[in-house]
Amino acid sequence: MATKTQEVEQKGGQSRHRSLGLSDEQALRIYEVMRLARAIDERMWLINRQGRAPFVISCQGQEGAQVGVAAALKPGYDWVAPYYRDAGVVLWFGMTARDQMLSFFARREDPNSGGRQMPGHFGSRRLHIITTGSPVGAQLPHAAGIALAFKQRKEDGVAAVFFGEGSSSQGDAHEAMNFAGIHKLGVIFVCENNGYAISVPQSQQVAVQNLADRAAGYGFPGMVVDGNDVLACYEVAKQAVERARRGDGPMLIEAKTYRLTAHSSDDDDRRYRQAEEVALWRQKDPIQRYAKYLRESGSLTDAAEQEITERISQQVDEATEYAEEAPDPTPDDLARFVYKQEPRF
Ligand SMILES: Cc1ncc(C[n+]2csc(CCOP(=O)(O)OP(=O)(O)O)c2C)c(N)n1
Ligand SMILES: [Mg+2]
Repeated sequence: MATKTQEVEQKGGQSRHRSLGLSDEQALRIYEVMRLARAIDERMWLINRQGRAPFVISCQGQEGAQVGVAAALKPGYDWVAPYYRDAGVVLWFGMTARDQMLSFFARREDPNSGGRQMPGHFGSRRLHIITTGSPVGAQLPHAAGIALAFKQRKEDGVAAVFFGEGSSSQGDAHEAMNFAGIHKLGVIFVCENNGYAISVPQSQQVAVQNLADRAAGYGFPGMVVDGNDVLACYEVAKQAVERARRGDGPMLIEAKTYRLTAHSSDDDDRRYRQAEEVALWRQKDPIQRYAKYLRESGSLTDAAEQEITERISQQVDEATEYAEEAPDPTPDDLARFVYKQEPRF
């Protein structure tokens, strides 16, 4: 039996992205950002394994859900509340490979926190990326608050918040969805369901099969989408964004996906996942899958692919060299970002 995505792929045929309102150029841009996110992450693992940086937490496998949803938003106008895997989201919103590497090496120039936070704690007021905290799920009420501000200002901006299925069992998730449902706030709740919260499988986090079912309890729609199909993610996010801008309230999108790496560089996933399971999901890699579609639709030529590859490796090389050489924070930086007016010690 064909899955929903396969049916859509067949039905939409060669120009699925065009039928979603995406030009060839936009479709390729989505591809390039997905690849850039992956390439930065792969470089980080190499550096970490060489002992040059202490910690990696990866986006790998989830780039389709991240970039697909982000592409339906307006960077610089809408706001995002990402979680630590969301390199694809923040790159779409304007962060650069250099920014990511500065954060990875914990340098003073790191735009997220000046090298004070762990990697993956994204944040940029300029880029409308709300700063990420370490307790999982805390970003959901933040997003509801942003959407409330948009509503009070009578603006049609949208707040999109991203989180894992494990984080969805935090009280914060319930409070944010309940509040957003009651006040019909323009929030898009994006659950990147990768089946595990570190070593804990989904079955030990939620008693339902689809996280999206929870939305009914808060009075708004929930949609399940194939998170490894970037265009399907874009399509559902576009609907959610339109709905939110109209003032019709939130939507919960559950993007079913998988993380291709261990939880982090400090985790050994062989202790709780079968190699066969990982191998199966590798075959569903969202980047490979989208590349195949783009090639078949005639939007991605060999020459274009090569140009993208060169651009990406140049950016990743430059970012790595720059960040590795960049200065560390100093003791004088201790109170940066903590107080509006920095105290003198
Ligand atoms: C409140 C809280 N509890 C526990 C942790 C430790 N922790 C960090 S990431 C994580 C797993 C979260 O899983 P999920 O939300 O599914 O996201 P994933 O890592 O799978 O993408 C946990 C338990 C934390 N950071 N905050
Ligand atoms: Mg998870």
